[in-house]
Amino acid sequence: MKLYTYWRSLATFRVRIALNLKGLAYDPIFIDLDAGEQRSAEFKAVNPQMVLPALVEDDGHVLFQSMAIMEYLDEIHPEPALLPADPRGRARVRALSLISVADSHPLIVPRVRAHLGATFNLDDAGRMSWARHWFAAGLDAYEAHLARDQATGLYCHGDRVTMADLCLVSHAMGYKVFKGGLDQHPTVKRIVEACMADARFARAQPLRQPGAPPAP
Ligand SMILES: N[C@@H](CCC(=O)N[C@@H](CS)C(=O)NCC(=O)O)C(=O)O
Repeated sequence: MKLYTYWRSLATFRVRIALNLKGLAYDPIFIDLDAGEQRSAEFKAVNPQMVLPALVEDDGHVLFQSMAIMEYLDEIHPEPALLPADPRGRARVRALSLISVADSHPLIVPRVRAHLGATFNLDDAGRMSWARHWFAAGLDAYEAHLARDQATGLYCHGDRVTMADLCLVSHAMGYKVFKGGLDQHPTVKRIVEACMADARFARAQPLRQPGAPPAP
């Protein structure tokens, strides 16, 4: 399998963790988002949406959208399961996942930040403030749900890692890249620390990818 990836792509981070948890090897193909390589004709032929990640199976089949890829991997490699067995549990895990995937992350991706600059003259500091605002709003939502719900355990849903943890970790570590911390979100912090103690999460994280700046 080939994974089109970039160090700071949070959507790809989610997929890298899923691949590691499932024990699946992949060849990384680096697309420099800061240099705009996602808009090259070569990558557009792989994913016409011009966003990472894209996962290309050995027969050439292309998968895109991180949540669809995670669920696909879970269906063809069921162990360890990324979704609970019961419908309510699956709904909760998907809902927690979507706080980041659908509601927060889309607001801070490079094309949105670039549009804010090019069309609305928002400077670097303003775009940073925008991104941190939406990361923090997502963390507030996670914290409120996770702290009040008895279904929360060592991880987002019970005591086993689920897709919600992959999404939460990508969100929290992305906030770190944007110089944010988790002190105001203790339940999130506890779960993220539990996940990041696992080498399969840790080696997928942005700052450990080729091309990343040195860790602070
Ligand atoms: N909902 C998509 C998000 C895809 C996305 O926006 N990826 C970002 C990197 S995390 C990207 O490639 N952005 C390119 C751009 O904004 O130009 C997913 O979860 O896969």
